[in-house]
Amino acid sequence: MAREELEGEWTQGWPDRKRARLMPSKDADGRTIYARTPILELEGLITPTDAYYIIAQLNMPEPIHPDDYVFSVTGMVDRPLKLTLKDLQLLPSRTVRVVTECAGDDGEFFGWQKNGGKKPSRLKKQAEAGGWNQMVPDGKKPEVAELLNTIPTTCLVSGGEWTGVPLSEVLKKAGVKAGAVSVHLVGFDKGRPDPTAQYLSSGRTDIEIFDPGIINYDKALELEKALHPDTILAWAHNGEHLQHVHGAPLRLVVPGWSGNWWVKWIEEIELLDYTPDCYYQTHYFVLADTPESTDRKPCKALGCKSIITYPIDEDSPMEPGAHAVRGLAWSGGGAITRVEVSLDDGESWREAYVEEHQDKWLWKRWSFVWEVHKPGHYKIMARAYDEIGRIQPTQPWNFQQKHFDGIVPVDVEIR
Ligand SMILES: Nc1nc2c(c(=O)[nH]1)N[C@H]1C(S)=C(S)[C@@H](COP(=O)(O)O)O[C@H]1N2
Ligand SMILES: [Mo]
Repeated sequence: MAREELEGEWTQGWPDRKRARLMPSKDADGRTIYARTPILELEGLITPTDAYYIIAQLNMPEPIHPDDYVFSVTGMVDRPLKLTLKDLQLLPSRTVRVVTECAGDDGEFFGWQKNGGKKPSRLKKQAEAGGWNQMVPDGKKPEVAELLNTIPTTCLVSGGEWTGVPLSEVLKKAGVKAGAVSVHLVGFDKGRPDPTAQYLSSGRTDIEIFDPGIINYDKALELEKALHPDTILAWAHNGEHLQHVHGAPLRLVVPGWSGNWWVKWIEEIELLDYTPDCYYQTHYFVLADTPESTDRKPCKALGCKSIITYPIDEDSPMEPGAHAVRGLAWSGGGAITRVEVSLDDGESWREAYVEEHQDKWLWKRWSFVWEVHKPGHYKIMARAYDEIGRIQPTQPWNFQQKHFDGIVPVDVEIR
């Protein structure tokens, strides 16, 4: 193994190991609008905020000073409200530790699972300084094929701690009228969806992409999930005030459901007696066989999933001896109960050691001590079980390649 670099200042006491860094993509003004978490390089359960993945589907909005911030609660309520952060902080607060996973995380594996060919890499890194910029309107914008070739997998997932107030407390204060079925959350970011994102996620450029024009980012959360005590309006992240890129002054946290439900930069919360046609709900984050399918379901709860973070294919060849095979497991249905490992291409499965903790929405770290002495090729796999009885994988193929939770073997050679 290569000797790791140290960095830092002697004034802090001693130089540290080099820290894992975000892999950013920038807009025309040089602002980060997408960033990928270097998940393989992290330890523990909580992803440091400066390594937490970032997605702005439209544009990065102008910041609002937290002291000037007001959001409204409207629609089918007894008492329409205008609330500041200070008003919100008068209500009972709650802190939840949760995995955020973008619906598109690991999507690259769907095509490989379906059609075979070269397995996408978990390691692949986009070019360092400069990188590729998905949103540059005039400069060199990479081709879709080029983008697909540079994007590493498993980088749109992070684990974090969020502090705020349950959405249900705000709804209680406003008084929800009978007949309301959805909570329409509107962000103050505006823009026109870039069709490249759809070409990327569907892996096809021959499809017609619906153009909604200029829109605000919005979602319509069904009332039942909105009333779940762990669904919160958060102003803090990982022990600090929420950062602008993550949705400050206020964002939604929807434990178990894919990241696109976690509306950032909240401007309005509107109670409705129908489900409105939100672009990122009915057109983009959908599960369907083909782009032509009329039966499209919105992406909601994440599946039951584990990934192997060590070793990866690129660690091959490895020395004989003892290796700690390790990884992470999480589920959109609640706590992970077991993880099993196979070292023989899925012939037999053995129980992995799973670290216990009490945060049902947060991932668990797992490991398996692999004693290997025979040289040769090995296919290592892991599969997770969750508390609602699901076994990985749970998500079938879908053309937008969302919610991937398939079992991806690691191929290594023991010398
Ligand atoms: N207002 C707004 N909220 C948003 C988005 C957005 O573009 N605008 N992106 C969504 C998507 S697709 C994801 S995966 C998460 C990412 O949250 P993060 O950037 O804090 O990691 O935010 C969601 N909330
Ligand atoms: Mo996402």
